[in-house]
Amino acid sequence: MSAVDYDTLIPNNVDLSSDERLKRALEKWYPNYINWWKTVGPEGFQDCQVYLRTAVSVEKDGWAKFGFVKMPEYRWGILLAPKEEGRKIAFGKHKGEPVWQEVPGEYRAMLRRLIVIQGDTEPASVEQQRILGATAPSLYDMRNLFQVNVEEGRHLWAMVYLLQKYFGRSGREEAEALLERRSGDPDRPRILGAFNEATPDWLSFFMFTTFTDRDGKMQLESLANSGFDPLARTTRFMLTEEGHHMLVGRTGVARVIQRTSELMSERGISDVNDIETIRKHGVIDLPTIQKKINFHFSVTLDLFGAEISTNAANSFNASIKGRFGEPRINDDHQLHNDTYPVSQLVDGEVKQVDVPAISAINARLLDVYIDECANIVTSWNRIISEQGINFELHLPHRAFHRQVGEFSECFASPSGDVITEDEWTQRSGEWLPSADDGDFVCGLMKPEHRVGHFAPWIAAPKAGIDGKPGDFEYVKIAA
Ligand code: BYC
Ligand code: FE
Ligand code: FE
Repeated sequence: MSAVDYDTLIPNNVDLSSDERLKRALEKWYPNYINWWKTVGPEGFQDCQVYLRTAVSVEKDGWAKFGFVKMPEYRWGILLAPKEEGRKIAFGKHKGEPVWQEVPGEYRAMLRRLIVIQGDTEPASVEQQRILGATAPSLYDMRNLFQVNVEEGRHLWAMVYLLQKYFGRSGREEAEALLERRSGDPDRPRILGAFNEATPDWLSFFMFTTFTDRDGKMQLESLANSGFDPLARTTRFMLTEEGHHMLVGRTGVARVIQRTSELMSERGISDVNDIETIRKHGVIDLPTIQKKINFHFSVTLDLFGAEISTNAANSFNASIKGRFGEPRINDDHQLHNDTYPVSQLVDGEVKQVDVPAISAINARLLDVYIDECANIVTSWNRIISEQGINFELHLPHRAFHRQVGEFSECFASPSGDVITEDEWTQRSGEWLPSADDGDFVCGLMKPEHRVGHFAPWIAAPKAGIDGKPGDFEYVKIAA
């Protein structure tokens, strides 16, 4: 990467070509990144032309440029939302002060930790999804997978930019370490729990992009008003890409549900629990879809950290990490005297308890998240009822299957009843995907490479990408 035109190779609005120190750091990091991408990024298809969008600027309507590109040649860029002149800090101790363009010394460690955790999730998800190309249910879906993957790669770049630009040597070391940890590796795992789970099949991928990418949205929204302006601007632009990831997830699950519901209705199968018959027709039964929801939702709830958290209180107070929609909240944005109701286990029952709001920052974000997820499940249920099938999917209760926070010490059913460990051991197979369920779903995952065709377990999408017709060749496999 020496003597290159940086501004062409790396779309950016950080004046990269005249920032010698950053250029040197990136030059050192880049070969390791490409090596990471080629060894643990998408397996296969690296030489295929894929119809991808590339972020080339931050203009509201013009940042996405679509075209055929081989993934290793994707132009990962460094793009920050435009600077708002005169922006003031919106919350915490420093509320009303001008935002910071440099890292305040006292918050260096706190900021670096948050950026490293955010950065770690991005490559982790690419690693988790690396085998899925081989079983893509269509070229359209394969393209969407790779789009999500390259953009998560760009999100890694975004955090690496902050580390290299603002955190000196320790930042450069952290940037390297982001390429060294591996999802699911017991010796050097990714930092957060959900990012070490497997994504073995496409239903899992759609659940992950529905539920886990949505934690990404929640966390990025919380950082989007950070007093540290470069972090706020970086995360704001990342959010514009995140929408597509969640759309791929929500519509992906919807298409699976649609296919199953249509088949049941065509064949006159009214018993949703007649799993054997339904599976014989090569579609995924609704109870298995429910189990996948239970798994991905509960594992993602853990990503919010403990509901009551000193870390979160400290980063709020330091004006580093705010709440969802912080500027729109109608309070003092400092939380001196406010309380917030948090679900807790009291004498073996789930109750709401008022606690100091500053300690309940994670709990509040979790509530926003759960509400959004509930709306999505409602939209999925509409597809089932339109086919005249009497069944509803539900989000499991927040106490179900938790490893972090208020409910990590108890066992609870999906409806939120606290149960004994024995009962959990007996019944958890009804609630979480079993090895058999996993084998069945994986068994359905046969690739469909014909243009405009879809695997039999999933319906066609309502619209193509970038207005393309149904028979568009999104990935040129043969070329
Ligand atoms: N697994 O006070 P606590 C995304 C640790 S997703 C393992 O409870 P805090 C994406 C915690 O680190 C968004 N460890 O929580 C999605 C702490 O450890 P230390 C990613 C966990 O700090 C799809 C200790 O427990 N971004 O972008 O208030 C595809 C006590 O912490 C877990 C962020 O998360 C866990 N689940 O909140 C691609 C934003 N939970 O430091 C990408 C940055 C907690 O005491 N991170 N711990 O050793 C944060 O804001 C916070 O670190 C957390 C935790 C919200 C994660
Ligand atoms: Fe991301
Ligand atoms: Fe994402």
